[in-house]
Amino acid sequence: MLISLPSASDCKESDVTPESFYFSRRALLGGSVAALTVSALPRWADAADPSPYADVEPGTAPDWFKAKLSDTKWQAVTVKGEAITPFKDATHYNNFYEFGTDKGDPAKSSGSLKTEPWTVVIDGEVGKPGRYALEDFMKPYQLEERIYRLRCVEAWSMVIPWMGFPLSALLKQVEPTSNAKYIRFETLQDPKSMPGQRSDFALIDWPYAEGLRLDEAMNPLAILAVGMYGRELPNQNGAPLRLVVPWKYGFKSAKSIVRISLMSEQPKTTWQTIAASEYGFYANVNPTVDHPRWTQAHERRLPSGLFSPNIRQTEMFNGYGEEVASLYAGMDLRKNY
Ligand SMILES: Nc1nc2c(c(=O)[nH]1)N[C@H]1C(S)=C(S)[C@@H](COP(=O)(O)O)O[C@H]1N2
Ligand SMILES: [Mo]
Repeated sequence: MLISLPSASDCKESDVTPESFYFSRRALLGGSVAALTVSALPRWADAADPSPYADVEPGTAPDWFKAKLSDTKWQAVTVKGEAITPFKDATHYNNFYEFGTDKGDPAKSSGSLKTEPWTVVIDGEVGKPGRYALEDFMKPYQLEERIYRLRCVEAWSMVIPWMGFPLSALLKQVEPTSNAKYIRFETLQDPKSMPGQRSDFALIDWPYAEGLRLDEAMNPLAILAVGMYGRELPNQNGAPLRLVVPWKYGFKSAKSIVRISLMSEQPKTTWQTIAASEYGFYANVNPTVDHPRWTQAHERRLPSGLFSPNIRQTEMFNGYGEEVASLYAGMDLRKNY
């Protein structure tokens, strides 16, 4: 089976292959992994008026979440002049391979995910390791609303109002040792509730894992999110706890986190393990470094249709350069993609 790969400069938006390319390709190849060489929001925290966003499906928030609502810092960070993606799109066009590889699969299948009770483990190079029930884990933190662009490596994007707290606040609590240089995030592994983990041709070596350098994790833009659109996270968006790192491609933002580990060495991450030549550890949004199979110069902003594709230029660091460029001073971002 020959698959011809156009050079990045020939790529049109319509050529972009989703990350699920690997799944279908592996099926074609009869399961041989070795053959994969290709490389203005009012203050609304009023329970009577639960959300300022249109058409938000109400959830069933746990009590600890409801208790934090009235003390939430709304619009702590916003995106000027770009519309917030409708709730419907943000919750029905998802990547969450634990529930299947089609964009609609997570919304359809993630009802089986049980998010209460939920336990988070903190371990590795920390002075204060621990194992917490989520409501205890969340106790020290005030929620902030962070309206961020989300840019997927597949060249589509959204603007999502997350609710969470800075990852740096967690790091202060757990006291990384002097050996801690990286942080690793691990998603739940539970084939009973996650059909994608049962499928025969799942190429991912579960659980899904991601990581950051410690100084990246300390950047004030990096958050752990527990909500979006004024409510708790829907399952398909990574309930009950996920990472959001807005200057990096979406795959860095691991969902449904059960374990956070401080490490002395750079952790192996899921997409890097699948195809290191295409998905790097850094994965900073960069319009000047193309994916081997498509351009990263522009993106499709959802909602996007045949007659209004809504294409826009991709910005360096997804528009967050002022805040994060200094993290990469002196680094060759072509090599460290
Ligand atoms: N555990 C896990 N986390 C994940 C993924 C996944 O498949 N599994 N997909 C990633 C990708 S590729 C993207 S673009 C974002 C999508 O987040 P959203 O569905 O909330 O928009 O989640 C990321 N986090
Ligand atoms: Mo993605």
